[in-house]
Amino acid sequence: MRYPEACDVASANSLRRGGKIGYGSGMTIKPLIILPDPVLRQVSAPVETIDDDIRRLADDMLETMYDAPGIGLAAIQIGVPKRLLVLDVTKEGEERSPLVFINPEIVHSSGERSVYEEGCLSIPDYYAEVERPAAITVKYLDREGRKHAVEADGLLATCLQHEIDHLNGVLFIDHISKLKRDMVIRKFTKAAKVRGSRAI
Ligand code: GNR
Ligand code: NI
Repeated sequence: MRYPEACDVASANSLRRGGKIGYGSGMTIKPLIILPDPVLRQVSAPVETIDDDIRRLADDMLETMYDAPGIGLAAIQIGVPKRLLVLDVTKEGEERSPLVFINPEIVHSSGERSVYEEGCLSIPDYYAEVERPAAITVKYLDREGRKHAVEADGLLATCLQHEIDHLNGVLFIDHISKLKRDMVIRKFTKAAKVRGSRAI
């Protein structure tokens, strides 16, 4: 389930995907990698140095996520195999709360499970229920390189697990039945062939 937002400068700009947002903001909406692109199966490498390039990447990811709109995005979804993810699970109408997680690690998962209907910007318009640990503790670095640990439950816990899966080349469809997964992959493989055979 995605939380659509009010139309803002970024979403009005979705036709300009790949271009700069507004004048001088310096943020860029990047094209999303879509299933069955094998890039999505890469295991991302740890971020070695948190510098301005990484902070710019995080800003571009946030801009791309808000434009989509989505509540999370992993760097691999814009083709960058680094262990970096962004999130904002606030609801439409609430003040934005952009979060950046660098080299996140799940250090504890609850025995209790919860089920959410998940979607993925790399698998557009497909939704399915996924069961995951209801609460987790995640260690990570922020955009300044400071160490943090966060205890998450609810949608934040689900979204963090969905994004950390991306860093390991895992998609939410890997957590559903093989029958459903094969159907989705077949559908997206056909759609990719149609896209590929069309002159642009
Ligand atoms: O926008 C998104 N919504 C969502 C809903 C339920 C569980 C996970 C997510 S993440 C998804 C954006 C995305 O694809 N992130 O990788
Ligand atoms: Ni996703």
